[in-house]
Amino acid sequence: MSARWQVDVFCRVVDNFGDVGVCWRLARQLAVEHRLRVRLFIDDLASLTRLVPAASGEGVHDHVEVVGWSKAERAEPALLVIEAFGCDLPAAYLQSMAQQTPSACWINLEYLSAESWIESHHLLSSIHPQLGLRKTFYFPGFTAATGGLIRESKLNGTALAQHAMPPRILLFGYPNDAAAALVRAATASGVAVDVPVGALADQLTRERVDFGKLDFVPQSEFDRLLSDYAMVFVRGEDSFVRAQWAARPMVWQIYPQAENAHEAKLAAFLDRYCVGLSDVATVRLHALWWAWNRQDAAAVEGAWRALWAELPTLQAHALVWRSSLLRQGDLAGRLVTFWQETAKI
Ligand code: TRH
Repeated sequence: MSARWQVDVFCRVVDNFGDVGVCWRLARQLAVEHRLRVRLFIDDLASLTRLVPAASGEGVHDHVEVVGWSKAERAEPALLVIEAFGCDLPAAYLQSMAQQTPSACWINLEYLSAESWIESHHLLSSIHPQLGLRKTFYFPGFTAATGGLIRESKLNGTALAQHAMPPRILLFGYPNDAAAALVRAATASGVAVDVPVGALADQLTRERVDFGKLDFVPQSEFDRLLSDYAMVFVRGEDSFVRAQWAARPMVWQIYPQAENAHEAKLAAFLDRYCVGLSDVATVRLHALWWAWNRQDAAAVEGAWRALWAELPTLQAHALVWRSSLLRQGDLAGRLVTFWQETAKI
């Protein structure tokens, strides 16, 4: 075995839990399933500890060596270097990469998008102007021509069974002007609403809305939690993907970007997701997703009632969608294959 580490994953926590959530899953899967020697350099260990309580500091957790960001300055670069979400590798680490033979395979892991342009941008590369290092842009996505989705091998089994769920929804989202109206409409129709602790729960408390408050749970439990709900509201990137693996009817609150740049991403996903869904359910799904994302309190109540009536259709569709995604290779597997082909391992 080479003395060099095989994989270094770099993660800076911008806000919330998506950055660390994605990086941890990928690092762990590369270590546990692909049996690679993996380090995770992270600038916010406390965020990791919230998702993975056992990872309470630097050290080996679930076969991943967790290391504070500052230590990267003196680290010998690995053979595969994954820079998550353009987080900017430390200058000294880059200098070391430039002196290495063989050169590392340097990947920039991009944010997930369903937009079609990512197919033509996936695996394009650029050369560092001073150091001559090649950086390859890796785009996760929903089609065979993209980098795929993070999916552990335990999800590859047979299709999930369909069974009736108690009328309960999980509401995981960002603060939202339509939230109080949504929760009131749901409870008025006999549906219980659970909201994880955080800014949205705080907002609803201030607005004196009744809901069940959920403690923050470890990431592994969060995945299981999704299956307990008849419908899940999710957000960002990682919980959005997990709702799809849990095959639950879902409403996605996309991470808002300046000048509403996120709306094109939302529309692109809706276009893909609604293929094969009935016309009525498609219209209703669009109505609630847009009302929720545009924080349209006036529209959300009617949109909620209309979509809830489609629950059996949405549940069946979620299973079909999940099966179609399962037919494709997963992100870690595609990434390792790319690396092996590039490095001729
Ligand atoms: O937290 P998010 O909004 O994360 C992000 C970041 O904001 C990031 O900057 C942005 O770029 C990205 O979204 C698109 O949402 P996300 O991605 O769903 O991450 C939440 C993580 O928190 C996910 O891994 C699940 C986990 N989680 C738990 O482990 N336990 C819990 O109780 C809850 C509620 C979530």
